[in-house]
Amino acid sequence: MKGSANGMRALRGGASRYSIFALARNALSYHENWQKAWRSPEPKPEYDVIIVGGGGHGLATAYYLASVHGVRNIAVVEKGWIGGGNTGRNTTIIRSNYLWDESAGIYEHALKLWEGMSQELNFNVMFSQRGVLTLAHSEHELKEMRRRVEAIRLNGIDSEVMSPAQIKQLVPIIDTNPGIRYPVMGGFIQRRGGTARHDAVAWGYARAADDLGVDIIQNCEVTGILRDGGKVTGIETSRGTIKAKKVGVVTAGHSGVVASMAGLNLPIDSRPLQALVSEPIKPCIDTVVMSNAVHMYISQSDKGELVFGAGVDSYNSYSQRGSIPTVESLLAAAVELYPIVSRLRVLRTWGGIVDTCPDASPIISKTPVDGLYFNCGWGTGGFKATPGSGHVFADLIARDEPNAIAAPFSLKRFETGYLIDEHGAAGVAH
Ligand code: FAD
Ligand code: PYC
Repeated sequence: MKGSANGMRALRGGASRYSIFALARNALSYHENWQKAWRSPEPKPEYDVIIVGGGGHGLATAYYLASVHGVRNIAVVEKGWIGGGNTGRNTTIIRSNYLWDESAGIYEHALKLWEGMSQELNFNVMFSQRGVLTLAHSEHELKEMRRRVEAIRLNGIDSEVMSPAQIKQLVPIIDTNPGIRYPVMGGFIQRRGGTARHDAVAWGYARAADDLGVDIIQNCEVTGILRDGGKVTGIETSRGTIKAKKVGVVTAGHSGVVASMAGLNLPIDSRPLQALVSEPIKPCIDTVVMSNAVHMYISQSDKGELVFGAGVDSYNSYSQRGSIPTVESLLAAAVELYPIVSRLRVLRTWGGIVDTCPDASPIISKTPVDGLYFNCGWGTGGFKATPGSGHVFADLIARDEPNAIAAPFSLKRFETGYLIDEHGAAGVAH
């Protein structure tokens, strides 16, 4: 990624005088003499903390370690380019309307941080609180939703039931005809939910972390975790050995692979999750609508593309693309609920690999190896958690103790049986 402080200033909030001239100058400059937004340092022989994985969660962790805990000697080691994993592949839905108190704790913590993120990072992440609506397609689903809405509100989180008529008013392109195969019986909305620009989140955290001295090392694959008895001592990489006092692993999609390098076996399955976009059209839907019964959701990007996603593919795989039947059933559901999309062309499809836990909740945890920590298992829904996850993971690494928000997500829950079953709130099935 060739970053540019000048070009990226245009993305920062409140820089109108600067950005008009900077945009014009940069548009004509063929990217020459652009300043890098973060350095590309050679790895040092040793760090206090190494974060493995340069997605949003890893970069946020490094940023908060430096900004909140004053740790200065930090590296983020990324095998490809920052944001090139699920951070740059996801459909950017942000919400905090989960069922259990533990989940409300972490996702609402994240949502509050989203609300101030552009200001905190001085980088416009285009957080748009356009609302996230989830549809009910049967009486039973609607009853369950009503109960869920009450549980969510008890945690102080906004959530409202909507009637088919209210839904039609909010989303005019939806077909609310009761005769369709999956009729819209109602739904519930979190109005503070929405979307953000995924790349900007990675770039914003990267630039802010780099400003605080964090070394961001791309094209550096971790191939081994070094330990001395029960203690971590560093990592083996495609660019040599790097020593570290502490190592935090945030490698969504490959958490099981990296854990096995330390002799650990995580309760995780890795599966493809797909999404696709249509050709761009004029604005026609200004909220996010999810339909878990038919495994399909829709929003519209600022470019005008309709963004569609599905549930996970039904087999485990490390391939960053998925199967045709998933796309087929997603499009069948889309055409039925939003008839106007039948005339659109699909512009591109892609996939990412998501790590899923048996209870559809993440792992934020110490491990049996001293100084080695894992943050993973966010499944289909970790983008929304990015700032909160980084914030609490940094705290865990700095203090070697989980705080109250992180503690329920420890690996210990798979021994005690204190699982946090969020399959119903996972947004898309996994
Ligand atoms: P990543 O961004 O994947 O970062 C992990 C990094 O680790 C990668 O860059 C990878 O290259 C690196 N890595 C892996 N192995 C190594 C190694 N050996 N050495 C060094 N680096 C390594 N979530 C939502 O909340 N809302 C959504 O709408 C949503 N939609 C989604 C749609 C799709 C199609 C997909 C695939 C996911 C979606 N998600 C969504 C889930 C979300 O994308 C992820 O949970 C989240 O982005 C994970 O962030 P991360 O930083 O942990 O992972
Ligand atoms: O977790 O809300 C979510 C989500 C939507 C699409 C993919 N994940």
